[in-house]
Amino acid sequence: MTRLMHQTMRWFGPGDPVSLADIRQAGCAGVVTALHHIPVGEPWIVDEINKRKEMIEEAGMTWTVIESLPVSEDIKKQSGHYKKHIENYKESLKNVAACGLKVVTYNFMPVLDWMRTDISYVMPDGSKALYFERSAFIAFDLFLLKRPGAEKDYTKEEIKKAKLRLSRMTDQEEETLFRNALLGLPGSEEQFTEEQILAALKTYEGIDAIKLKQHLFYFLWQVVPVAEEYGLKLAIHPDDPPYPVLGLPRIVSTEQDAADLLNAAPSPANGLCFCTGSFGARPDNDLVRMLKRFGDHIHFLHLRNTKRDEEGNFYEADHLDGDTDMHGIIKEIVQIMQRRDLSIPMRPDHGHQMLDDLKKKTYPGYSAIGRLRGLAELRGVEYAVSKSLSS
Ligand code: DNO
Repeated sequence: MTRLMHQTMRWFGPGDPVSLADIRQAGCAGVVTALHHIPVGEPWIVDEINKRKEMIEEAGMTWTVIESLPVSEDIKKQSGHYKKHIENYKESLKNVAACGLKVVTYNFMPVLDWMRTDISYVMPDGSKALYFERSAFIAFDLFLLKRPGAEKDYTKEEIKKAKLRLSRMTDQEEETLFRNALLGLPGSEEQFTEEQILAALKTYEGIDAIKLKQHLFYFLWQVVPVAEEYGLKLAIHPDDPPYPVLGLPRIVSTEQDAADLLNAAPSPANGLCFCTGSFGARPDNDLVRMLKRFGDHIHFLHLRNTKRDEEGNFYEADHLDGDTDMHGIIKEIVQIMQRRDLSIPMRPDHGHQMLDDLKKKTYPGYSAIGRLRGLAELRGVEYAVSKSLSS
């Protein structure tokens, strides 16, 4: 039997301006969501999980992947209530499995999740994309946030460029940059203040990449056996962007990082959310090679493309455009699925704000039409690839 990817879209819950009906009409069989209202660290209870599940099933789809069951800052730092939070995490795993869910996404990025400097970067055709501009980011770090010690993370040349970049910004642009840089809290409109972020960064003093990896492995030793026992698949999301930011270590950025975390707790339950946009923002990540190497541990796919330049900037390109060879990636995925004899859940990650999207306020990267365009194109490539491989 030919296996095709299980097509899904992310839904941020009842408050999401993109409805379940919109997602179904995009051709999705599944939905990816989370109980964003439950505070990080608290357990997810069966009633709440079932309520959300029923909502999705009434709309004619399945709740295919949890994104995310968040890992608390205490767990990442092994401070405060981390032992309790790990017990709660296990409890949540048991409960989601009891409700019939199968795949759980999470990440181990300290303090912030994804990070961009511009969430309305205008493309030549008038659609809007997410953009990471290195000079603007450095200007934010050094001159707006004024992070103590930040200068030692950059070269003289970079600091000079950032100064120049700042001198050309209006007050309004500075404010927007500040807001964008601290937006990385998916499913929440909440935003860090300057004091909060500086205080949060300070709590990571003394935690370098080696230590953070130890904390991740400890977490895996605790939760992977539970996930395995209940037939769940854990899928860690890579760092976005895939390198240290604001002096914080990032430890799921490269092929070696992925190998390390899979080797630390060998189990079919320990796996990856293979995000081509995050891993793809680094030129030294060979995504097709990584797929070949980690194929058996890929439990969820985020398909997205980025266009990089030599300065370290990147924008989110159309799904079939950019530096990532999406055709090569899908070809590899189709072969993995035939070999494993299963369908891997996939979502088109992000999309441009385009057409009617431009008149609406949606979560950055998550407008309906831009994602629909991405999904339709990816679906077409997969269809063609799987036909030609089976003929
Ligand atoms: C961004 C997303 C991430 C992802 C988390 C998973 O658009 O892909 O925010 O959901 O990192 O824990």
